[in-house]
Amino acid sequence: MDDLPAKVQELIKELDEAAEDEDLDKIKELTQILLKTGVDVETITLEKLSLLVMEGEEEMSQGWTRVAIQAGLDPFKTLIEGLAKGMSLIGAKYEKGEAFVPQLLIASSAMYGGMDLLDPYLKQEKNTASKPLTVVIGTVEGDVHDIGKNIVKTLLSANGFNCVDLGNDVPASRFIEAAKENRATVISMSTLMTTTMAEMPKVIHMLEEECIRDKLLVMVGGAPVTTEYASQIKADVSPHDAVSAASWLKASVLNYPSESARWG
Ligand code: B12
Repeated sequence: MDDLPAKVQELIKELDEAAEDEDLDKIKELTQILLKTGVDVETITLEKLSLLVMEGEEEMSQGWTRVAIQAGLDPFKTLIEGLAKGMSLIGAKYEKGEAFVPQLLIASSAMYGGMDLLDPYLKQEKNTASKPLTVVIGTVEGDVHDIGKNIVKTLLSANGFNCVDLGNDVPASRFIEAAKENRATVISMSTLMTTTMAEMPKVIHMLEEECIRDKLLVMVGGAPVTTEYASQIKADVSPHDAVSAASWLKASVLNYPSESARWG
């Protein structure tokens, strides 16, 4: 950002101040001025958002999310390439020993702060079925990491799926109960730890034992989960991120038997 014209840098500084003061009118006015300068507002805003999440600046990240909304940026791109990217940046620092747990937590608050504002802009797209199909979603037992799971949920909800969110640290039996109760079309499991990956095949075995494996799709994901692992445990798929999860699911349900054909 250092190579931007002085006038633009000044505007960015003013937007930082307006964001910190939560001055919505000022944010609106300054965003319009920024757009008129002809600079690449999308790149500036996404970069700002990822840095602000990384630094755990919640008010600022909300303020710049408002800039993104005002500037008409794609809300999905704002979520993934702005807010969520900030979590990856702080995650990389944590892995190098340059950041610690409290910083991870304030970064996640900054990400959620922005994500809440984006929520209404993540448009509902209709499925082929008139009634929304249900996804039972959760992080497996023993694992409390839920940021990625929540992003997957946001994108699936935005694409018209009804998500039953079981939260984190979810016992295998709870996935089964919820799938039956809700006549689910998909179970979506997340884990970020190698130590808890074995919970995923446990759920699949239980589905087989209950003779309901063929009634639904099983999607698994999270950093340590590979496509090879997914096929080894007989899951249907492991898309590598939330965006591909949503597109895979939308395509897969097109020719999938209806809920009543599967659940009676
Ligand atoms: C943030 C974080 C935390 C936060 C979690 C906050 C929260 N509410 O989630 C806190 C501080 C609580 C935490 C705790 C711990 N953590 Co931690 N944590 C991380 C960190 C830095 C970032 C994770 C994250 O949120 N990334 C950002 C999101 C957006 O990315 P994501 O989760 O990968 O999700 C994307 C994809 O994976 C995918 N995805 C995710 N789920 C799914 C599901 C489906 C179906 C699909 C299709 C896709 C998908 O889509 C998402 C977006 O596109 C990672 C390191 C890292 N670089 O990943 C360590 C990491 C996961 N943690 C780790 C560990 C060890 C722990 C602790 C045990 C630490 C401790 N000693 O106490 C505890 C866990 C306690 C427990 N029982 O669970 C290890 C795991 C090591 C391993 N391989 O097993 C990691 C890898 C760090 C490390 N290198 O040591 N952690």
